[in-house]
Amino acid sequence: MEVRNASCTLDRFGLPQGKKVLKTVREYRETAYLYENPRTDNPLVYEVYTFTEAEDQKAGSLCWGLTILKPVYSAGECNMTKGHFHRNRECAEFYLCTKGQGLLLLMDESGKTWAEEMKPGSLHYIHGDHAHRSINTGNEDLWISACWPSDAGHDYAAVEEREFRYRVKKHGDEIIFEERNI
Ligand code: M6P
Ligand code: ZN
Repeated sequence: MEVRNASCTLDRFGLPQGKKVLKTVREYRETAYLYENPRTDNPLVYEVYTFTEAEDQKAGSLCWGLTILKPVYSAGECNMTKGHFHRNRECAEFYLCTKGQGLLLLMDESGKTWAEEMKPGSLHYIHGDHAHRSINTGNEDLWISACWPSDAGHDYAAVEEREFRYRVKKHGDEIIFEERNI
């Protein structure tokens, strides 16, 4: 029997390697609009590695990803991903936190918003009709491994139109949830 190498492996730093691995780097200027008091510099805020064996986005195929969110603060507001609903609201997703500390912000279609605590080993089931955003509340990188259906799609517009109800800030060691005026 032929034994093949996996198409994706984690290197000694835990970073995905392989021909089919795509790396996307997000700079602050792409997410500055999310913050109440944006910074004026342009640090790297998060990286997303994605991997799939599927050549198309047909139902039943899967994607895997790793998001690394930096501990970057904007006047006390914690670094966050853009956040999205799935275009296909039937597609759920798993998040597994492997390093760091943070929050998984969740929101239903009515705007109701709540959070789950992310810490190494926490596994999060995201229902298909819930928007999701990762937030780094710590002082080190936050690592989140994810698995979702290839045909889920990203609906960022719905979150831009109706933002998650809370901003997450840190004052000293205290995490603060600030309700938006919306
Ligand atoms: C996870 C998955 C990806 C997503 C990424 C960053 O890895 O949910 O699909 O792209 O997080 O989140 P966002 O696209 O909202 O910036
Ligand atoms: Zn998703």
